[in-house]
Amino acid sequence: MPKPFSILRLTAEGRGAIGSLLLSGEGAEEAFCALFTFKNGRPCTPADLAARRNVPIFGHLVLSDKACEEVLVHAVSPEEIEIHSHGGSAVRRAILRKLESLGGKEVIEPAPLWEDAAEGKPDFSREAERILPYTRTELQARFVLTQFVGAPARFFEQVSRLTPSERAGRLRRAEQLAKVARTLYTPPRVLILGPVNAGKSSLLNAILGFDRTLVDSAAGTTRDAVSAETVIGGLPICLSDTAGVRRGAGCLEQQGIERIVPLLADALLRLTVFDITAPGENPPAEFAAELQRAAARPIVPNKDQSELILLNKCDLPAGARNPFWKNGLPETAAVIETSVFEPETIGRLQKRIQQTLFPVLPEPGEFVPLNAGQLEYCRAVCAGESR
Ligand SMILES: Nc1nc2c(ncn2[C@@H]2O[C@H](COP(=O)(O)OP(=O)(O)O)[C@@H](O)[C@H]2O)c(=O)[nH]1
Ligand SMILES: [Mg+2]
Repeated sequence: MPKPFSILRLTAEGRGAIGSLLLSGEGAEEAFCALFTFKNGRPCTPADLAARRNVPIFGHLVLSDKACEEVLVHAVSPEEIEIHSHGGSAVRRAILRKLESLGGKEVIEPAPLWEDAAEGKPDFSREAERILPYTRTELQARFVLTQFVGAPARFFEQVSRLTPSERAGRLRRAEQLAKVARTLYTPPRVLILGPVNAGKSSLLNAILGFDRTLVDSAAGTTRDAVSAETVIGGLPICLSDTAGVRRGAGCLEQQGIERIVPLLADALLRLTVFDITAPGENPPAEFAAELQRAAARPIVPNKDQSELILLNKCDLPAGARNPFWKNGLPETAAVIETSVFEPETIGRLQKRIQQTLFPVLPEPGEFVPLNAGQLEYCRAVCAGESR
């Protein structure tokens, strides 16, 4: 039975000349030694790696009887090995499949670093050092940097002097802040959907056009969803517009809809956009039915997903509004009126997105648990277990 280890892509899939993977965890070294041969064809042992810590090692990964791939390797520790190969997608897939057959599992977050693994005590500064180059906004860089200057020690020292109920409060805040830290590994997806012509694409552009500090847009074919990264409240998010969905003769276009289903499963926030003047007896129910009918499989939204209903084109004359919106929605629905021609409404929308995704933001100097291991440690300490 191979020992488990995680595989993290350090470089994005695509056109890069080099593709880097990080293997981490208990089984990383054993799996790597089973695959790797030195330039002269000699197999590799853990002792070989120990003798070459942090010096580049050149050789081959033997993927099958017929295929091998040239790689440059850094064996950082027995539980952390970086592999740099050619960057093409076929090569990456072949290496990933081979590593998976040896017990590897692809992850989006690296395995936590421990100061004392037996006690489950995280190594806060080494973690911060590792993640710092991946921060993309000033806020992310600031809360990662606090780990170098004693924020974890201060937090745990303060917690030790609190009453149990105060500790529970601190833990709740740490749990909220851990959501902020998740943006280091994957920006939360905000999905824009709704009937055609409601103004979805215009809203995407309007949101990107404000508060833009980092935008990376990638459009696929015209039928694809268009995704763009931007920053809200100092944190990266991924906005996806379901551009290709069109209503044909009474039913939404199949191809576009099929692309929405996996995005719905993944998104943390759904912005459902309606034209406030469009006719209809009950536009949300009509849209939901249309979506469900056209989707080839059941639509299962992410269980942590929130929804915000956008009544767009609120700049149009009041008399043109569909009367349904006056009291047709359930009282609990989160609703906001928007117009791409009224910047203050877009500012309000951004604020709502921020409050929904990140109800709590770190104060300057405040400790933020950077990964699941650190949050687990907070839970144990706040529960009063001696550490
Ligand atoms: N008056 C008004 N028109 C808008 C607004 N947002 C979008 N539109 C117009 O509505 C039409 C459809 O917009 P588009 O963004 O392509 O809609 P989509 O099909 O939902 O992506 C375009 O003519 C836009 O200019 C708005 O806030 N107010
Ligand atoms: Mg559109």
